[in-house]
Amino acid sequence: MRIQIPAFLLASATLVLAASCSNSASTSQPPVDGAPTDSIYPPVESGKANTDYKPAFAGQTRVAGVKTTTPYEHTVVTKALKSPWGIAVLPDGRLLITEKAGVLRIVNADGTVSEAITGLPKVDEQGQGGLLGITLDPDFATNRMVYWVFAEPVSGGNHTAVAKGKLAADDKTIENATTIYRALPTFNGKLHYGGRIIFDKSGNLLVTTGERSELETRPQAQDLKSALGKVIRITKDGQPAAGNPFLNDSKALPEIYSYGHRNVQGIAIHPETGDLWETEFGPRGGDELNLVEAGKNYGWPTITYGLEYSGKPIGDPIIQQKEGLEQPVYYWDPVLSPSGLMFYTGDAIPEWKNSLFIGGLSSTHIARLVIKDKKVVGEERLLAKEGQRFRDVVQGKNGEIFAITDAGLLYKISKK
Ligand SMILES: [Ca+2]
Repeated sequence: MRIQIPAFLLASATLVLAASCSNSASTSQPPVDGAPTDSIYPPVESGKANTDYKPAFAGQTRVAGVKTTTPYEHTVVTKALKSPWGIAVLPDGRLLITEKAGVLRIVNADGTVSEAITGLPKVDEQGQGGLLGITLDPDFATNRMVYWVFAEPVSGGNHTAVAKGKLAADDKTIENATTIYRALPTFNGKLHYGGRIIFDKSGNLLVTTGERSELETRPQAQDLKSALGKVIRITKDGQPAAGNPFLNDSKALPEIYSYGHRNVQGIAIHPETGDLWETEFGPRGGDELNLVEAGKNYGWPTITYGLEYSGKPIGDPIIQQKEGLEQPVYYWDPVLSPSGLMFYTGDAIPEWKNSLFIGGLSSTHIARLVIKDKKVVGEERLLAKEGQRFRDVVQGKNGEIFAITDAGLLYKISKK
């Protein structure tokens, strides 16, 4: 293997190689075999971890760093958005963007932002709630149907809900907005709604929820009669989808696809393997990337690599691994605060092909992960100097990446 390392990194990179080649018991330095570029770097994270918990396998955290070699640049398309949350790319390349307060707008490539599109149901925008993720019907070009997630205000509190409607021909209204699914029970809180939505290859919707954060609701992530802390799979009419793992189980909600999640704000399907990946906010030091399979239990709150934000350990017993509970493919300690998730399928920047991009909130960067054989083999930080909380990332029509931030910026990242 030929390795090119800048002189200033040579000393630390040599240490990475030494650790990788020595077959030592160290779990923080993964093997570099499989890293796709001819350059390797120390892990991007060098800060102190919150715990001394040991990963379940080498390469589960702090893998080797990678760096994009194709020259790329970023521009700010607009700063005029207000707490944008989700992006869908229209067939003509314009962007349909949700704003947390309940507003939907279209942004043109030149940065012009439309008036608010009318016709959406009211949202509860307190805390982490509001108008959240959005996706287009696979047949949008002919039926103009749009599907979105929101915090629905009702008597006694709120819940994550899914609605659909038709974008009018003049782009000014959503027609016949209909709420098709509610992730119950309702709870009087303002945290952990999940909120992403995508179509799977069978034409059904995958929707992510959260466990509403409080100690009283948290155990519902493990409760198959609750829709909290789940990946949900439903038809375009909000019904449990054919083939769901608990369809014939009277002790479970038939719409559940996977469970034991905390607060899932990223979901994406690998463009070549078809694997389903999600990112979720863990507690302090426990943010996770998971490979999601039907019917499986992803462990929260029984196992976690994080602590309560107060610093207290979590769980009784305090464990990070348990038979029957899935391990994250990757975790971050300190946290990334992973929000929107996408796989790059473009040709513009060749080394990005099939990389996973994750919008980081408190970490204020976009993470790029190189995945090989269902494992993470490289990590890079993009736009780390911008100081922005990145809420969602999508690939545009021309192989560029668009990213929105809580401060209302829309970035375009493209080949130079
Ligand atoms: Ca987990």
